[in-house]
Amino acid sequence: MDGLDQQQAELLARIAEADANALEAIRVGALGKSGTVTLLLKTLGGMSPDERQAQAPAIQGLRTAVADAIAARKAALDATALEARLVDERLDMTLPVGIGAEGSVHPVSQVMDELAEIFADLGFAVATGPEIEDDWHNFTALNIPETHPARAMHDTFYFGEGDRDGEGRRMLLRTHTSPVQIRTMTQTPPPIRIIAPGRVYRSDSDATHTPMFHQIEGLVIDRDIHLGHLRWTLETFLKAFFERDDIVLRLRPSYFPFTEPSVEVDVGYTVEKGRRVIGGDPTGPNGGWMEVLGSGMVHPKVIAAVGLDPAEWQGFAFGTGVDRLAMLKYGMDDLRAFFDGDLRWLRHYGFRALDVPTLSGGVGA
Ligand code: 2U9
Repeated sequence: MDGLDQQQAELLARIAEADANALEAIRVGALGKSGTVTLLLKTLGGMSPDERQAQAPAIQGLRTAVADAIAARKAALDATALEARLVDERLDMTLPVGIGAEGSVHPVSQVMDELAEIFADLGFAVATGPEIEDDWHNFTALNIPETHPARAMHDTFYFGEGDRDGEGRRMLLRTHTSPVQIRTMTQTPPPIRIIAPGRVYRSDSDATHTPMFHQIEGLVIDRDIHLGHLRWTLETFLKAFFERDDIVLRLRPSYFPFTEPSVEVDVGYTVEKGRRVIGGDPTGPNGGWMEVLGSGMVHPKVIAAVGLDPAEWQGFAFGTGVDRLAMLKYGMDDLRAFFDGDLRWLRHYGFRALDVPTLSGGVGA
């Protein structure tokens, strides 16, 4: 064994035995600025071309072997340390909550509970469905053709081309909760009265958009349903949610692929103590209109897509952002803080676990 081989064998033997501190010392001693291997590499500069050609592969091979061994040992040590922490730091989730260390209910959960309570009183059931969906339930059944902008890659998180379901449909993270209503309509005969709250995903991120946010949608399917039922339902819901009777609605014509006609719903606001609050006279000096919901009569093509006869069954649907409703009701101004997990924010805006919203006790008290 020549000198280099021997040096390599010794270094590798020491590396194999080293703990984290020893490993770092070996790395500095061999590969650091004045390390033994680094100095060897430097001698190449002073050699004749022939000599360099003969010596370089062995010296560079030594450097690579030592660097690889250090990296492998470090990975092994890190894995062992993590394993030890996972065993050591086990939490007993069944322990009782300590005094002063209670958690709080996130405003999104609180608002979801409030919405479920309000709509239960109006005869709506809560429906849920998968967050990983196929493009038929998320798009096609909702009259959103292949060419619609909502289908473009920049809005939708798609799984790989090869990740398809049994029927060859492309998989994606649902971009709205509407596929839940499609699943309900294909599984239960009308009449239907449901709300579908839950997480939705869109590739979008700034102060008012997060890649995951929460929606609630509602759907009513029955005979002889018309826009008047929609308007009454939304007005009744908004009065209960914002806990004020002086709430005025303005319906504006709009377009959604899944509803016809489609209407956007504005609600009147006024400025109280420097803050916009829902309610009061929107035509007064410090009043105005704010868009809060999208809605419309379910498109006959959507009714037909789920196998119902549009001549017999009609309905209305609506949708809104739960996070946005929470911001409007409880006065937060940055959506991103909702998902930071900052304890100070949660303590400030969170709700006590025992403050369950009830219509008799006040849904948001
Ligand atoms: C079915 C038929 C119709 C649900 C609807 C909207 C209008 C709407 C947006 C509001 C803000 C989503 O959170 S947001 O970005 N929603 O404007 N949603 S109508 O219509 C449906 C749903 C399901 C079967």
